[in-house]
Amino acid sequence: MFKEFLDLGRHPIANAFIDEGDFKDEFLFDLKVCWDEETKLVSIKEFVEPERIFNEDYPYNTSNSFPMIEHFRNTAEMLKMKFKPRKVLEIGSNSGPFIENFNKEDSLCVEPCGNFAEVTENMGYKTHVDFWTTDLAEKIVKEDGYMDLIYAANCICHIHDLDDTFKAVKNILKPNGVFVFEDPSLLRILERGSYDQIYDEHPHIFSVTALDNLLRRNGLQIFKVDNLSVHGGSNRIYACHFDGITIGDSVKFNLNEESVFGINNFQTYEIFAERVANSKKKLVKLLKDLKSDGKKIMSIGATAKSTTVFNYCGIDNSLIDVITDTTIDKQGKCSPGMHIPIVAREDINILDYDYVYLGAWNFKDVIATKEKEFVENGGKFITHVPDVMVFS
Ligand code: DWN
Repeated sequence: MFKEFLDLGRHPIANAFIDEGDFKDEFLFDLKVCWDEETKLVSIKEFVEPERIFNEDYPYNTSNSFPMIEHFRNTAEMLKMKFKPRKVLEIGSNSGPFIENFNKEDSLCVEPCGNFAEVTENMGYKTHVDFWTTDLAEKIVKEDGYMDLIYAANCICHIHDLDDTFKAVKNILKPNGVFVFEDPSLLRILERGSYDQIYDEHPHIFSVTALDNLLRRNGLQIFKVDNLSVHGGSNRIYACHFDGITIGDSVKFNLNEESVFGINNFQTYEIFAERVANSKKKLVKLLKDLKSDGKKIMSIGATAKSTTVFNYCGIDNSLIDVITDTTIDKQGKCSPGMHIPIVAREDINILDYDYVYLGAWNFKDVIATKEKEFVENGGKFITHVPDVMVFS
């Protein structure tokens, strides 16, 4: 049974950065969140058609965040050392920072966003411009055979039909093959109050507990879990064919940690919903108080996460003047729903602002280091994770 615990109101597509002339046609949907009593999976209630989100205009480019390029290079090196894979498939390859570490002859990409599929194709990797399904897996097996390693980062939680997704993986994975995927961790989201990981692109938020249930029912098993710091806390899941390998201590540790936290109790989600409502009240009050004191506030990082915060809290450009982002395709547009202008960092003088809201709070240290001059001149940062606060 699906039990609803959180209503975040009407939302736009989190990454649909918009031109001024298009405001009146903006697509909105109800962002509500529920918990499945049977599998323990947390999902949004109303799914948005994937074609509306992942198409040739998709703007999120992994390669625009330098720490992520390093993350994928290190991950690829570690997987090569550990599993020595020959045939490698990446699902949701974006601009290619992971796959570029593997040889072109034996590696394949799947990417539904045409703009990014073109990038990996031009790099020399065979790329299927398609969504990951059992039909596509069947086609790949016929053309290129079975895979030693299937990798996906911040992609599996984007797919609505998880049974089909895991079946497709099982059908194409060699008997000793490994399926490795990483996505934001539900436990870290609940601990840190980072409700902004919930938006159209994340129809599911994964706990190890729910994944263990879902993978098992599709003939796969988790044998290892790495807890990562990226994206505010993610889990890297290692899975293989059922009965393929001994289950490691990291799996038991994570299942136990989640159980102790209360992942299996609906009350945990009701408490989280109260925390989210309080976070909204505090953030809106803080911004309004600062504005009435005549302070100037900007934001760094036009993230999908900040789309959730701004729309849920009703934060528009009466509270935040401008957002800067390093992504060229986001610059010159406005933020989805709340229509705050987005510009390049070079286009503003940060010293004109008193406060910077961290839309990309997951890159807090990188941003604080880059903006040393702002801090030295008395500038302060605002975040809502883990609590609404001001710091310098
Ligand atoms: O799964 C997803 C993850 C991986 O990325 C997607 N569903 C969508 C997206 O989520 P996000 O937009 O919340 O991701 P990030 O990685 O937090 O986005 C950071 C944004 O901030 C990028 O647009 C780049 C920008 N940025 C910046 O302007 N200055 C980043 C850094 C480090 C900076 O210094």
